[in-house]
Amino acid sequence: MTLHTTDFIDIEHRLGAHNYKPLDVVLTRGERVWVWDVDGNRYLDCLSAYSAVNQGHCHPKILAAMVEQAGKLTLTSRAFRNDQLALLYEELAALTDSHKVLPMNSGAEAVETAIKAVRKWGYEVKGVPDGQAEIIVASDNFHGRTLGIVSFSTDPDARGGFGPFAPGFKVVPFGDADALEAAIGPNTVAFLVEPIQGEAGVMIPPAGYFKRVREICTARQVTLILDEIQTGLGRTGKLLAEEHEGIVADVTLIGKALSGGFYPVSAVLSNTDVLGTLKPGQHGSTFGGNPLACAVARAALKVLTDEDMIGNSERMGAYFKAGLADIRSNLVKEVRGRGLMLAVELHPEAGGARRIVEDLRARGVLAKDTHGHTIRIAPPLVVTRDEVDWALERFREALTAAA
Ligand code: IF1
Repeated sequence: MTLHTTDFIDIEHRLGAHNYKPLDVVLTRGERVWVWDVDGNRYLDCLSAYSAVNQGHCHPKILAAMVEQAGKLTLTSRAFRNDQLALLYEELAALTDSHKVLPMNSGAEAVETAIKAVRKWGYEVKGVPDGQAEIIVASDNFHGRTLGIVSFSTDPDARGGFGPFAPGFKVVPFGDADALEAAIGPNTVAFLVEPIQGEAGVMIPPAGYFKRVREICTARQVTLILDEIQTGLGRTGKLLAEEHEGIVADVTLIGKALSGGFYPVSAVLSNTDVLGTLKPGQHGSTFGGNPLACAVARAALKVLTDEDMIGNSERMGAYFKAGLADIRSNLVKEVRGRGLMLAVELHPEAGGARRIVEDLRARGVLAKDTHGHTIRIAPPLVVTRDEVDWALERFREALTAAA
């Protein structure tokens, strides 16, 4: 018996927790920028699983690496060593000019790991009194869904009803270096921030902001942690978004596209001795650094660089952004972004982004609305000019129809 879209949706509705409100499209196959639903309809994926599929769906070389490793050795635990982890360390450290790497699984786990490590660094290196460490975060942040992380979220949906929360966090407005400077105290151990705020709607800070952030953190012995889980690995047209700002973080978090969407793989990268504070038995994870994850991540990084996906992200991102700006719809308030991390913000009276996203789906483009009025656009970094033109035509049609 063939199940159709509505059959899958009915089962999901009946048995699944409703912690998402997905588009009513049931996908069954993906290749490069294209995905197909169970009824045979084809869509251009303009979300890339929130930048986890930068390399394109089911990249054959990452698949081959996964299949080969899966037939050899998938998991040993870190009680023993394996022949993939050291190689990932070497390739990742060389690519990102990092001194130490700590592999985890989800992005949130990398964020939590960094929080633990900088607190420990604060107590053992900076001399902060035990239990008094403070970490500063930006308003409208998104760093994951664990209890520790939603403790410092400013989004009522992300934190409502989940208290009590972890203490030791202070919120400052994103983009305001003076506010950061004023918020730093003797117990401040780190500033945790996204180079571009993704979930907030692809918010780019004022020019020079991160230069000042870098200076302030260095002057006040505060660790700068950049969460590049979404912005990293080519999404903004550079390997790391920090390159646009001409700065280097003390601790960098990556995830998502680190596996090309094949497997949960994340990592904490440190350019200082922050990770040196974690001694045997003080942190870990069953799957963290497993040989299958490492083999997949090595292949994902290799194709990202071998196939100039970062250069393509920069070129196609500029082209896509210019094309969106040329649509000149009176519904559109702003087109913004870097590389292929783009967003179209609609005027509040435009009737909301969700209805445009639903219309785009009907025209064969899958995109995501965020915070009511913004449409996020992030196709895989392998997208071609013809495919961008194809998507632009449908954005033009959808915005014209909605006007
Ligand atoms: C969901 C949002 C994006 C992230 C940054 C850490 C994490 C994420 C900058 C945690 C994860 C995902 C989570 C996913 C949807 C998506 C998302 F809409 F939730 F906010 F991308 F913007 N830092 N973002 O973007 O990584 O633990 O998920 O591997 O929760 O629905 P994770």
